[in-house]
Order: sequence, then structure tokens, then C-alpha cells
Amino acid sequence: MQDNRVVQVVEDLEQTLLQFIRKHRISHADYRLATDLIVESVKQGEESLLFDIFFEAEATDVGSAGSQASQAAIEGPFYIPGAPLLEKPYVMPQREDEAGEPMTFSGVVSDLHGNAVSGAVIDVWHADAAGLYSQIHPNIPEWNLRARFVTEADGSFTVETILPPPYEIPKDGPTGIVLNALGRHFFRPAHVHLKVSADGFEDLTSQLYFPGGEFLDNDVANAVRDGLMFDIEEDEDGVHAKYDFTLTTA
Ligand code: MBD
Ligand code: FE
Repeated sequence: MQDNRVVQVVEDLEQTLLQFIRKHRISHADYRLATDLIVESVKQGEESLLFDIFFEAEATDVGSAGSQASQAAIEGPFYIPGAPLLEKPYVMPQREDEAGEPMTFSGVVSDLHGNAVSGAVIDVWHADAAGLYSQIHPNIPEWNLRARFVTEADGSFTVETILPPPYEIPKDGPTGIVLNALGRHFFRPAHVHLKVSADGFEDLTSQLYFPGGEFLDNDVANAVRDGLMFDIEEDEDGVHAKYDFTLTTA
């Protein structure tokens, strides 16, 4: 049996691309160049990167429009489910000599009425000080700077980690070739990815940025939104990044 929405959406995409081919006089050579680029992105494990930087933010906006939960953000290409569950005190898995300025990330998870959500699972992943992600880039221990932990009875959490830098997309891969051809730069602003989930609530995928950081207003993935900024305090222990989450019931 056919799914009506699939038929409608796929046929519209088909018509949109057929019209695009006529409009831009796309030749067979152009067409093959494009399909080869997509094949190459798969061979190099970049297909999610290639599509996510162009399209994921729009789909995320459409999908979260009208939600009263905290602002959603793109998942990006580097999420891996099943990160280690931490025991208290929460410290992100890291190398003994992990580079980067120490940072605590803390906050409170609440429902729409301001009641604490205890036992919410927060799943965090971010780049190391070199801008690289474990299990994606080579020579980094498994699950480095990836972990899950749960909120307290009062909805609060605190985890120790390091400050991530801006992320630079590989210049020599298929995504880099496209960005180069467009004359765009290759950077995303420094960010921390996370998912918040709790029984009875809608899952939230978000990503938080640092006020005043480089590339906030020209993110190559165009994924910066109001409401995604950490509150930052700095002292002799390092950076303290705070953000409170609101979840909506499922
Ligand atoms: C990232 O870290 C990221 O979050 C996105 C969306 C694209 C490339 C690298
Ligand atoms: Fe990222």
C-alpha cells in the first residue's frame, strides 16, 4: 500500500528537480558530476556532513516550529547513540592530558510549569581542543568527550569538561570541494551538542554556543538561533557555562 505523504512529497521533489534541470540547462556531464560527488561523500563517510550543513537547520526549524520547549538545534553528523552513563561527580570521558580550558556545564531541566524534571537523561557530545570528535576523527579514544548523565531530584546537573573550539569542515573532502566552489568559509562556531530525554516528555536535541564567539553570525551550517547561548561566567577554575532546559510533555 502506498503512503500518501510519501507519494506527494517524493513526486514534488521529482518535479522540483526536473524543473531545476531545465532551468539551469543541466547537461549529462553536470548531472554525473553531481551524482559522483554524492557517491564520493558516501565513500568518505561525509554524506551526513554534506547534507546537514545545507539542509538540517531548515528541517529542524520546521519540525520544532510552535514548540514551547527550549529552542531545538541540529543534531549534526557526529552523534553516536549509546555513550557511557556517568556516575557522580560527572566528568566527561577524556584523556589524562586532555588539552583545553576546563569548563563546567550546569543547568536545570524543568517542565512547562517550572517543575523540576528529575532523572532526565542528558546526552552530551562535543569536539576536543583540536576541534575533532571521537569515533569520527582518528586516534582519539572511544567515547572521548561523549557521555550521558541524569538530573537530580531538583532537575539540576553539573558536568566537568573542556571548552570546545570552532569546528572546521575538512577542506579536501567532497563537502570542502562544494564550499570552496561557493567561496564560503569552512567553520562552525564553538558548540556543545546534547539531547535531553525524560519519561513522558518530548525528546529535545539542542546545541549551545558561547556568546561573543567567532562565526556565530556566519556559521557554515546556518544553525545558530536565539535562545541557544550559554550563560558564561569565568573564574580561576575556568569557564562555567550554564543553560536551563524546558521540556514539553509527549
Ligand atoms: C559539526 O560539528 C557539526 O555540528 C555540524 C552540523 C557539521 C559539521 C561539524
Ligand atoms: Fe558539532
